[in-house]
Amino acid sequence: MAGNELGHFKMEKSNGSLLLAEPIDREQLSRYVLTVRAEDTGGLSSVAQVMVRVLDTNDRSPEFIDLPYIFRVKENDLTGYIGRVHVTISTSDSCLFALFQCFSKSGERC
Ligand SMILES: [Ca+2]
Repeated sequence: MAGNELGHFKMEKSNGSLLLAEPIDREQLSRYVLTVRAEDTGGLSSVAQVMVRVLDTNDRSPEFIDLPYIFRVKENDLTGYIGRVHVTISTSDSCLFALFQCFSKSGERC
């Protein structure tokens, strides 16, 4: 099997099952292209490419940028908008897992 220089995959020669040899990280490499070769007992062989796409799981915390956030709001002003916090998830998990929640200093959800 070619394309497995990192040793992330292994193949069972008896039945062609492709298995993970160790955990893989989508944030490091999201796609693999492997070349596998099958050979019969008569010495004839064929080669095929196998593409493996790594699906994302939520295993990275979002990162706040431009800290600290300082907003000003007039007392008794209930018009709504106060400010906006900026979070980056572009270098970690996909946007599927983005969700904002607000917590007070005591840790209670707002
Ligand atoms: Ca992830």
